[in-house]
Amino acid sequence: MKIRSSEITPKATYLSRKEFMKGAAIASGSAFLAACGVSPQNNNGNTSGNEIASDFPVKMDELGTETTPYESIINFNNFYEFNTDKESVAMDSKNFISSPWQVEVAGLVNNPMTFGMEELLKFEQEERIYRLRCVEGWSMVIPWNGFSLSKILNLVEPKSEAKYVRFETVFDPEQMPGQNQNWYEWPYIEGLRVDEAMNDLVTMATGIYGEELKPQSGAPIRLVVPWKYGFKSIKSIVKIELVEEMPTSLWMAAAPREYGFFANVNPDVSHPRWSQSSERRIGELSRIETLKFNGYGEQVASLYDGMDLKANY
Ligand SMILES: Nc1nc2c(c(=O)[nH]1)N[C@H]1C(S)=C(S)[C@@H](COP(=O)(O)O)O[C@H]1N2
Ligand SMILES: [Mo]
Repeated sequence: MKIRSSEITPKATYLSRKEFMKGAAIASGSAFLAACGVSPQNNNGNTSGNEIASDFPVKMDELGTETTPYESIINFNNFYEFNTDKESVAMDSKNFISSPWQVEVAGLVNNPMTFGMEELLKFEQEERIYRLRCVEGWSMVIPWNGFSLSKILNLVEPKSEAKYVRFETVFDPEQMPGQNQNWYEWPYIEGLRVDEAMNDLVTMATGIYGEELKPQSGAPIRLVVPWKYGFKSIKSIVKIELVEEMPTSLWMAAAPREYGFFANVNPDVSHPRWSQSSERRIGELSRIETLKFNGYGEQVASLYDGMDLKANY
């Protein structure tokens, strides 16, 4: 059988382009370049070292830091349900079907509710530019679209016995091959104390740069908790439960000596295997200092009055 060249060229072109981009990344000293097919001239005047072409205009967070290019955000991901290699998650998740979708909100509440995605999109979608600091020591600045989790919590009315909020990612091992690996009893679980969850910074995100979330970013809806390490920002949520006991998160179960429940970004508390005092902002050349509470201390430090932040890693 003869294969027409038009059928084989795109993949070959893609691969050589990927190799080329890797070379370019090394040659320019750039820490990371996504394998996207856009020309380097169109970088929207971004001079921060994010010398990657982008179709989206650079924005700024409240500290004056430029947002990470969209193409970098969607090509460097932690989503263990698909792949543990950050640069392969985008490819391996691209066929994930996230519609129709429902989020059940239940447990110790007066009004249990189940929201269809259409209903969740009816909440006013605000743009919120937040820094995301992964526990591994890299970070991004991401313009999310979404709304405060507190809007949902206020509708369901937590009972007074409810002390924690437990979040659950969809369990769908046919679509998520990582869930067939038994180093952990899937699905991914995360949690917050109710007073943390009510903080206005805690966001139910449905988009990035005005685009609906792609599978690799946690489609169709994920949590964003900007003052905590990235693993608290659980993706592709199907269940939110108000509970009395502190939930055991994936990372508490999988590596209890390394990860705790609170996981507030804290440059003074080292991970058992590395320092947390600095981070690499994706797209920048040198490391920058990590800020306590990821720079959101004014909004959240009072949540931890009287708590030993060193002991409650
Ligand atoms: N369900 C689920 N949520 C998850 C993860 C995951 O593997 N599975 N990884 C977490 C980690 S470690 C980080 S740093 C962020 C990464 O989000 P991003 O890929 O959108 O940058 O998602 C978090 N949420
Ligand atoms: Mo992370």
